Parts: sequence; structure tokens; C-alpha cells
Amino acid sequence: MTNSVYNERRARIEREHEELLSRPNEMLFSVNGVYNKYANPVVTREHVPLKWRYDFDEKRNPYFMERISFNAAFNAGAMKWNGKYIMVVRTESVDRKSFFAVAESPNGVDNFRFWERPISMPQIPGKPDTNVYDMRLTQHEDGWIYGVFCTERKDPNAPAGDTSSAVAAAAIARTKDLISWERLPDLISHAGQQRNVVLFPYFVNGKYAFYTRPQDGFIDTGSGGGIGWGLTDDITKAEVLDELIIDAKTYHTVYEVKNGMGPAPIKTKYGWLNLAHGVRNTAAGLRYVLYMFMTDLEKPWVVTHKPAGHFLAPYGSERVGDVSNVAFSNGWIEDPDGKVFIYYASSDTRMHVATTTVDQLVDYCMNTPEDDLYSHKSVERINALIDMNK
Ligand code: M1P
Repeated sequence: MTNSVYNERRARIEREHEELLSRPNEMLFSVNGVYNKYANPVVTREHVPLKWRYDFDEKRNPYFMERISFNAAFNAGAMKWNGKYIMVVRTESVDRKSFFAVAESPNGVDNFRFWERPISMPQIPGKPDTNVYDMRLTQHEDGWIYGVFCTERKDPNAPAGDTSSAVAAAAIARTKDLISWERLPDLISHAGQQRNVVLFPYFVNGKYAFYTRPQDGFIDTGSGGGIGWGLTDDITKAEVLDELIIDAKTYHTVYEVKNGMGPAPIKTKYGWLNLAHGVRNTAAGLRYVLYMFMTDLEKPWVVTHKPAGHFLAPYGSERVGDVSNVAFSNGWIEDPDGKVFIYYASSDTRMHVATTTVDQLVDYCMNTPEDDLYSHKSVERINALIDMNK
């Protein structure tokens, strides 16, 4: 006897899933001319493979119900791999645990499909990760692909009854194939907790270099904050003794409360392109936007250009999600022809892409006025542009 519930649900779910995965994306007109956004998100929780969600055995699952459900797919690291566009997606099931899973596209803007299995990240003996997220991928000149990500564990010093306090640290793993990963010890920092840590792709004075984000607590940066820069001799027992703040949080800017580096920077002949996120507080809660700056080619810790305000913000439907009003990026890909794919998440819920070029990003960074920090100076800047346009 056939089970019509099972058959009908399975057929419909499989059909709609395939339609979603093969749906072409449409590039939208760009009013600012800096990048183009696209009509559809590129990876969502609905993209998670059906075999991760359903038991396909009709006897065990006669109603064809989800056995494991997913909440979000966001904050992905990215790189080009064997000619394909790869995202290492922060995939979060409804139990709130996130993990990493690779999704691949032939063109970078649609048709993303997850690989067969999520990444099984090795654990540090005696120090299991409670949660992991926001991997930054770096193809280092030492020949390894590094994934630096946040590992979160319960605060061992939390008072009894405090079931929320956590400690964030920068975890480090490396791979040659994105499937098997070697776990290295967490980065030792002497500046409190760490999230948003990124490995620089080249040696600096023979050392590994990290962008860091020191902070006093799990959420609040406290007296810490700002994007830091630190060196370490040995990646297999990485420790940064000194962290130089290269881009500080600043009063009445889009990075007033905190900021953090996005993906590993892109090298250009004019300097390094850096994408970061900035956070400010509002009556509606924190607002996360993306901003850019350039650093010196020889001294990547020296900021040379920094356009005012946000580069990309959550607008329209992007503003709504699990944690609303958030744009966050930890992955971008540069093609050999200079095209750049910026992967950004909206509201801790889903992944989008925006496309541009290295030339456009350099033009944006070098020719957009800096933040003069006062309203009357903003007016002077606008008047200067009006005068130039006369
Ligand atoms: O919820 C917004 C973001 O919050 C954190 O970023 P930050 O450490 O800068 O506050 C991260 O947990 C990030 O994953 C999240 O998107």
C-alpha cells in the first residue's frame, strides 16, 4: 500500500528544493555605482540538503517530517577553489549550534549547493567548542588554507545560576582540501576575549600576522575594541604579545560601539583593500553595517584611506531576521580579471552577494571623502562638491 502523505510531501519538497537551488539570480541596478546587489539571497536555511533534514525511509518517517531543522545560513568565509566559488557557511540548526559547511557555485551568484557533508572540525582535547562561527579563510603563502573562527565556551568563572556568560576566543584550523582539517591551539591573546580575528595572507618580517579585535567581555568591547594587529612566530602555538589598534572605534561614527575585520584583505598596487563591520547603538538596538578602508602595501597595519560612513548597509527585507538590522561579511572572492564577489549576511539569517571590481573598490576608497566627525564639516564637504559641479 502506498503512503500518499509520504509520497506527496516528499515529491513536493524535492521539487521545490531543486527549483530553489537552480533558480537564476538577477543583478540589480546600482544607484551608488560602487557594487551591484542581487535580487535573491545566495544561500539560505532552505538550501540545506534534504538528506541532512529528512529520514527518507518511509517506514521510519511515514509523514516525511523534518528530523533535524535549520534556523539560518549566514556569515560565510569565501574563496575560489578548483574554479568554483566556495563559501564556508555558518550553518545553524534550530538547537542554536552553528557549524561550518561548504557550499559551491559555478558562477558565484546563484546555484550554490552544499557539499555532501558538513565539516567535522577536530576538537582540542579537554576544551570542546560549545559553538563555532564566522570563519575567515586565508590562503597563506606557507601553502596552507587557514580557517580562523570564533570558538565559544561557557565562562568557567560565571557565578552559579549564570547560564549565559561565555568566553570567545580565536580558533585556528588549516586544510589543503577544505574537507580534512588540522586543528591548532586557539590564539593566545593578552587583551581579553577575541572575535573577528583574521590571518593576513603573507609573512610580515618572517612572522604570521593577525588582525584581532580585543574586547573585555563577550558582547561589550568595554575598554578594548578597535581592529588590532599582532604578530606571532609560530602558527602551531600562536600567541600575540602586543596588539596595535590600527582602526579604533570612534564617537558618532558607524563604528562607535565596536568594529571588526571582515575577510582577509585584497592586495592591489595602491594598497590593501579591507572590508570591516561597524556597530552603533540605536533606540531599536545595535545596527551593524559594512565599511571599507585601505592600508599601506608595505605596512598593512597603517590605514591610508578611509571613506566616511557605511559601504553597505542592510536595507529593505535585509533588515529583518534573527538579529535584525545587521549586515556582516567575512568572505569575498577576487577573480583574476579583477571582478570581486562580496558575500554578506543579512540579519544573522541568510547570505547575499554583491559584485564589483578591484578598480571600483580602489576608486571608492581613494576618492570618497573621509568622516570629518562634525555636521558642519559634512555640509562644507557637500558644498565643495556642488562648487566642483558648477
Ligand atoms: O549579531 C551580529 C554579529 O554579532 C557578532 O559580531 P561582533 O563580535 O562584532 O559583535 C558576531 O557574533 C556575529 O556572528 C554576528 O553576526
